Amino acid sequence: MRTRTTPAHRAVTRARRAATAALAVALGLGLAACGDDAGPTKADETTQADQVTIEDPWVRATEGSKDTSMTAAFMVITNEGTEEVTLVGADTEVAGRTEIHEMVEIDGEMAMQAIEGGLVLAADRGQVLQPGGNHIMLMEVSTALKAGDEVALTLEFDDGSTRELTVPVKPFTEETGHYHEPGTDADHEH
Ligand SMILES: [Cu+2]
Repeated sequence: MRTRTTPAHRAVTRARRAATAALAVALGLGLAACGDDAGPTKADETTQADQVTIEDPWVRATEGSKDTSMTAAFMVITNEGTEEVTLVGADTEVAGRTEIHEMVEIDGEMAMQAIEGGLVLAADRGQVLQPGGNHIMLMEVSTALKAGDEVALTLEFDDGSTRELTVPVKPFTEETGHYHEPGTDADHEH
C-alpha cells in the first residue's frame, strides 16, 4: 500500500510513513486527508475490527426450535493481523442480550457458558464458530427468525472497534441440537 507524496508533504510523510500505511489499510482508502494534517493520534493504528475477516456467517432460525427465545450466530472469523484480537461481544436488534459462548463438558454433559474475557483470536489465526462449539449466543429473542431472513449483527472487539454484518438466517437442523434442554424430545426434521 503506497501513498502519493509531494515534496511539500515529504518530511511529514516520511515521519508518518508507518502510521500512514496502517491508516490506509484501516480505511481501505488512499490518504484522502493528506493535506489537512488531521491529528494522527486517533487513526494511527489498525483497529481489531479491521484485522478480522468474516466468512459464512449465519444465524440459526428459531422456527422449528423448542425454545424460540434463544438462538446463536456462527461464522468463520479470522484474524489477518499481527496482533491478538479479542471478540468481546455482539449486538443485534433481534436479541435482548448476547454472549460469546463456548462448549464445556460438565459431568459428562456438554453445556455452554460465556467465555470469560471474550474470544481471543491469535495473530494470523482463524476460529470456526459452529454448532457444538464456540458461538455467539442470542438471548431474549422476541422476533421469529425464519430461514431466508437477514439479521444485522454488530461484532464488538476489546479495543472498542466494531464490525457490522448482515447475516442470513438458516434452518434449524438436528445438528444444532446442542441447544435443546437435556432429555427433551427434539423434532427430527430429515
Ligand atoms: Cu450458547
